[in-house]
Amino acid sequence: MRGEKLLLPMILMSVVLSFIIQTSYGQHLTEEACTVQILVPGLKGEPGEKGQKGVPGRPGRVGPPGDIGPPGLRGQKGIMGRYGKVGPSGMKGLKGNRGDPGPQGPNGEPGVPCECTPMRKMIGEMDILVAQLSSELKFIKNALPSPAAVAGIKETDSKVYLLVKEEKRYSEAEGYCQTRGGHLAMPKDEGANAAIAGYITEAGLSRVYIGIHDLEREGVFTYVDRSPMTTFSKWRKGEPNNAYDDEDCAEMVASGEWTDVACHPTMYFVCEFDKDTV
Ligand SMILES: [Ca+2]
Ligand SMILES: [Ca+2]
Repeated sequence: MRGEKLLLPMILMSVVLSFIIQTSYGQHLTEEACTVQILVPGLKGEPGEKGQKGVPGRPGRVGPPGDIGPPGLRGQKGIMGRYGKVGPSGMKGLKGNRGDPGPQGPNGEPGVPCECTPMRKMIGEMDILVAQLSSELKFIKNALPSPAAVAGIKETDSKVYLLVKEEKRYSEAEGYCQTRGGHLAMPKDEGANAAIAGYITEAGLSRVYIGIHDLEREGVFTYVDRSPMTTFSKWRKGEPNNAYDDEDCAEMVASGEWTDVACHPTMYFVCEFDKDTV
């Protein structure tokens, strides 16, 4: 464009110059030059050399949006996202059914051989002790009618004595003791006699029935379990005297001495129990 605008003035200039050059060879050059006012275009000149390439033009206007292209292929599946936050606990479900029983486990390792004989002996002794304790407990429960009725229990190496503070006749007293697995007290040596005597003294009593009588044969005293009196006896001086011909039973006084007395009066009494059987 710029080149085209410059082309016309350049043509006019060349026409004027060529006219001046042609007329300078004539005789009336000066006169004619001053008087001729009309300019006649000259011949078209030779085309000029090609100009240099111009600078790039300014960017054109933004064109209208194009049509929507065809749909592309679906992309690949993305990787799994991070886990979300833990939600609140749900309600407790119903109890499930009982499962099937599991398979039987393997057999255990064989045991270590032991000295079984001493063990068996020890176990046997423990069984005996347990049985004794059980029977003693049973005896205590049965023998104690009420805490106020007895003054506790006295025992020696082989016997357990029970002072019963219930007034009974001789036969009733023996029945009481037998019901509990014993007899009226039958002192057969000094130690047993002293134990019973101490029992009476501690209880603050003066006399109790003991298991001695001559009910079967007058004058021949035996123990209530019919065992004979052998070497030991503790008769008070002047006893037994079978007073009023009516004394076939025996009592012990606090000193430990014996007296033959009637069998029908009621008084407290002492039972004895073998430790082997209670
Ligand atoms: Ca008598
Ligand atoms: Ca007497």
